[in-house]
Amino acid sequence: MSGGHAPIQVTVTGAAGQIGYSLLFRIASGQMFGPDQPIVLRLLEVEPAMKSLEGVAMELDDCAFPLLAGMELTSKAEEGFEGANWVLLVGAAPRKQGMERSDLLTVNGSIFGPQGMAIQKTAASDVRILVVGNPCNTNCYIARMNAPELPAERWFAMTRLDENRARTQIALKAKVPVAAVTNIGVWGNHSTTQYPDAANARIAGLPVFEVISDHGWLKGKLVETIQKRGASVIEARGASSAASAANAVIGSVVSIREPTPWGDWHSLAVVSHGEYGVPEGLQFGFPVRSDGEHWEVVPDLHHDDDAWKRIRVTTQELLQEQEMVKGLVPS
Ligand code: NAX
Repeated sequence: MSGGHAPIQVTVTGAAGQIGYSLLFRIASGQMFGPDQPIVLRLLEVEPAMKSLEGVAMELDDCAFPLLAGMELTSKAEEGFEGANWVLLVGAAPRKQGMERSDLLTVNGSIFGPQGMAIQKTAASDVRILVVGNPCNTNCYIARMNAPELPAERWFAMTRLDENRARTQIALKAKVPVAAVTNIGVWGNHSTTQYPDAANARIAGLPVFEVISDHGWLKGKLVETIQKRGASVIEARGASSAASAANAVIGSVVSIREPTPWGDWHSLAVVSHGEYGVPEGLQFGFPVRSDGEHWEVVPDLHHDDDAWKRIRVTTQELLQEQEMVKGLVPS
């Protein structure tokens, strides 16, 4: 163990899955909480995956990570969340052939409702939770609603992979390094209705629409490419995004716990307090900035009619999802 810090407890669910296999090693190496922060990994899986999880834990041991102060492997939710300072809800039931979106929502609701209750009961008082398992906005909403004693601001769903995807596509189009592209907000649902907003994004401090003259591409093809990128990766790789998703998990947590660089923002789905007319209580993708303790939705961004139309479509989808799971949340 290095440094004088007490270890923090980090729970990862679905830890034996594909994303888990990319994520755990990066957390244990210090990329999420910094080079001085020891970590205990609490790994939650379903019973049939416990053997495979033990293999992953053996590999973590074999890395001899100085920051990895311990591991707890369990298939019991309350044990998994015991004392957790951070919870990464990655595990979810996959969509099977012939399954409707509403079936997937119901199956996952039966996972995320009880997990929300267990987090409220056993996690640390400062717990913060990032939901990755899909459909992540609504899974997050279900878990959050089942943990009414926890502040709603502690819950996040992941839209960072979409942000990163947009950043690279814009950088390629403008022929600039990715680091030059900033201020990307992904609005709404992490689904094919999401709206990755290039109009408020910047390249080396200049509006993207001033640097890239092909506005048709920015308003059309770019948006479509990001909306469908997950499916394109599945088609090419034969499996869904995993390493890039794990990378986005790291980025999400870092940008919640560290102050956002001045003038920039990142994408996170957070509870709506009515910003930009989004109904209160939806877990909605917004551009967000953090001071390291608290976050806020970036105010006063301008949208044209096309952007507002897209934001309305993704809002409607989230409202429909909310309606489909109303039996899974306390009224
Ligand atoms: P895998 O199927 O490889 O792994 C999921 C793991 O979760 C499995 O090991 C399974 O046993 C476990 N699990 C299922 N129910 C559980 C429960 N109740 N408690 C604990 N563990 C449970 O999927 P993987 O590729 O790792 O993806 C995980 C989730 O991330 C999926 O729902 C996927 O759709 C979602 N994604 C979300 C992304 C985002 O940007 N928000 C992008 C990547 C990814 O598609």
